[in-house]
Amino acid sequence: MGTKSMLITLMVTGLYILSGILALDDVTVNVFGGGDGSKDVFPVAFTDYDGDKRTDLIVLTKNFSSFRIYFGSPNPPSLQYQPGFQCDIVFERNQAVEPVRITGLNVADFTGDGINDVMVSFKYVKNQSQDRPDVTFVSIFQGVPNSLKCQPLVLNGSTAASPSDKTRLVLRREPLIVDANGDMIADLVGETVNNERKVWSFRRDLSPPRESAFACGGDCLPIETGGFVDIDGKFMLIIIFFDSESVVILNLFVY
Ligand SMILES: [Ca+2]
Ligand SMILES: [Ca+2]
Ligand SMILES: [Ca+2]
Repeated sequence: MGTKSMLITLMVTGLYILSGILALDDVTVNVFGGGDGSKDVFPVAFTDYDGDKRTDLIVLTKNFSSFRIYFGSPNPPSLQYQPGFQCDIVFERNQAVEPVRITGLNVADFTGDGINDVMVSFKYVKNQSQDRPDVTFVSIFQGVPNSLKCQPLVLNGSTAASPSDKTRLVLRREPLIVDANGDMIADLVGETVNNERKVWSFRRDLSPPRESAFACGGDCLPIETGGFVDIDGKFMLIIIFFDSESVVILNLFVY
């Protein structure tokens, strides 16, 4: 994701009817402030988080260890931060705070309440030593009216270094977000560090997601990337995995 200290420039298109030209306005200072305000800000997602039909912007801050949502506004500045929509990734390991770096972020409703939640994946900053394996952690922050809960959902995932903390899954790579059982609640598909491929089906009562393992056929090669599609229009999910050496097409329906 680039260097430690970044400077971004936020350009907003403006249509100048009289002149008939399309122009760009630099609104960086208005949105992030002057001086160092636009340093250490890294945009990772454009989305309509709150469903008001205005595009919102999610950025990483604090050297990739925190995220913040700026909401689209009809009034200048065109993107505005609201208190309550920033969360830090706090990762205690062996009773010490471990520096981590966010590597992925997606918005979906994992609780079935119609309010978007934020899935964040992250890694150790230092993962080269045997003590810090190259794994991907996943946590989900619940959206509630007018804020985000910065204590992540309990996922029943834990690490040996912090066994009491069940708020993160430990995966080999970034998971896919799908609705695997058709209940309109987002689920995750991924691969654990033990080479198990699983679906995590989320529920409305906020209890930990139900885990369902599925066979990958032959050797479980690392998933390089994947996608999903309803090919036959029967609302039966088909997941297509691109392994490092093959393509796996999986009919998936989790009850
Ligand atoms: Ca919006
Ligand atoms: Ca939700
Ligand atoms: Ca679901």
